[in-house]
This record gives sequence, structure tokens and C-alpha cells, in this order.
Amino acid sequence: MKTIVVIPTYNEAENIAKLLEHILALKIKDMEIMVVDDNSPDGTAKIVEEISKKEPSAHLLLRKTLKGRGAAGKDGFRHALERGADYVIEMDADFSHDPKYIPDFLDAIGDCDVVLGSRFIKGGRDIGRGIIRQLISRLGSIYVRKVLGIKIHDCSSGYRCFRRKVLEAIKLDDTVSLGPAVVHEFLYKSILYGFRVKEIPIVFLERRRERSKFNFQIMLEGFIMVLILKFLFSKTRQL
Ligand SMILES: Nc1nc2c(ncn2[C@@H]2O[C@H](COP(=O)(O)OP(=O)(O)OP(=O)(O)O)[C@@H](O)[C@H]2O)c(=O)[nH]1
Ligand SMILES: [Mg+2]
Repeated sequence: MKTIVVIPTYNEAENIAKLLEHILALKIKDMEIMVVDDNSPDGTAKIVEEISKKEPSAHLLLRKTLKGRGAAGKDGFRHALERGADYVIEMDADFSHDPKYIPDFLDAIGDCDVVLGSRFIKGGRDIGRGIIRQLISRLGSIYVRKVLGIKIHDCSSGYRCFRRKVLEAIKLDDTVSLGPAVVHEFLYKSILYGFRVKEIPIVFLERRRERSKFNFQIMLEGFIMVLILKFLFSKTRQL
């Protein structure tokens, strides 16, 4: 079974080499890595290109015209499917998503279709954020759970593993979400289509930054997008 780990990057020059080293050190059979970089000004792509010359399992997908985390993830998924992936794992490059969990994802996907790395189940944690940010994350997840009517504890987790058939069913070109809500759209459609979703505990470590990118507008857009998803898709029947 072939696994491809998709890692969207924007200005991750300080992290990417170390992350790839950690992932490759896991020595997982039949695993490839696809870094999807949006032409980062800090030269992330150059670093990945050099690594890929020595490591045939590491690939670079360089996007020069478009930008955006959601679109980069979808392009990565598309290429992973083209390369014949049976399982696709998506993770961030800044070590918030510890690569040590990759074997746990692959164990769990054995008897389900989507695995979510969850901060909010027993054994999971959210480290490094202030109490207010933690509260907003938790309340946000409860909001998504209630509005969409799904039994998931960490609805915004971006550390996930999909079986190939799930990404094929979701039809990557048909997604409607703008921005971060694409995470919710993939999750919601997976459940509506009848796929089995399982959460496994992860400890999420917040990147150290002077100032968070988080703001009220991002939060409000997220809340509205979830209502739009409910409106558009709640009548969807199982496949
Ligand atoms: N390709 C691509 N990747 C992106 C873009 N924006 C963010 N990323 C990557 O997506 C992942 C998550 O982004 P982060 O900036 O860590 O987002 P976050 O975790 O919500 O915010 P932080 O608290 O700043 O860590 C990282 O690997 C980023 O490098 C983008 O526009 N294009
Ligand atoms: Mg981050």
C-alpha cells in the first residue's frame, strides 16, 4: 500500500529539511513525501529540490502562480492520487504536527477511511496557546459539531489521513470553501458520503510566533462558511 504525505509550505526554510529528515527516519515502507510550495520567498523550494535529488521518495510540487493553503493542499492531493497513493496524509511543516504520529495514522486507517489527529480526545492535547485561544478552538469545534451534526471532537484538525477512495469521492475540483473552512468541507463530505472517520489522539504544539495570524475576521468567516456548508450539503445522500 502506497502512502504519500502532503506538506503545504510557505516560508518554512527553517523547518522543512529537519521535518523531511524526521519523516524519512521513520523508514515506512512504500511512503513518499510531496512538499507543495507556493514559491516561498525564503527559498523553501530550493531546499526541497536539493533533498529530492538524494532522496527519490521526496518530491517538490512548486506552484508559481497561485497561493493559498487550501488550494495547495488540494493540488497536493491531486498529485498524490496521480502518483498512485492508496493513503494520503496531510500535515503542516512547522512541527505543530509531530511526524511521530504517522505510524499511528497508518495503523488506524486499516479499519476506517479517514483518520483525524485530535487534540480533544483522551490522550490528545493542545500545547503552547494562551487560554483564550484554547477556549476559542474548543468552542469552535463544538460549534462545527453542532451545526453540521457530526460526532467529531476536533473538527478543525489539519493532520489527517485519507483513503484514496475518499478523495476520489469528494471530487477535489468541486469544493466550494474559501480559506481554512476547506478542512471542514472535507470532513463533512466524508461523513455525508458514509465513510468511516476515526479520531486518534495527538499532542499539537503551537508554533512560536511574535503575533498570531488569528483575528476576528478569520473567525467570523469560518463561522459563516460552516453555515454555508450545512445549507449546501446537508441533503446529500450517502454514495
Ligand atoms: N503552499 C502553501 N502553504 C501554506 C500557505 N500558508 C500556509 N501554508 C503552510 O500550511 C501549514 C500551516 O500553516 P501555518 O502558518 O502553520 O498555519 P497555522 O498553524 O494556522 O498558524 P501558526 O499559528 O502561524 O502556525 C504550514 O506548513 C505552512 O507553511 C500558502 O499560502 N501556501
Ligand atoms: Mg502552524
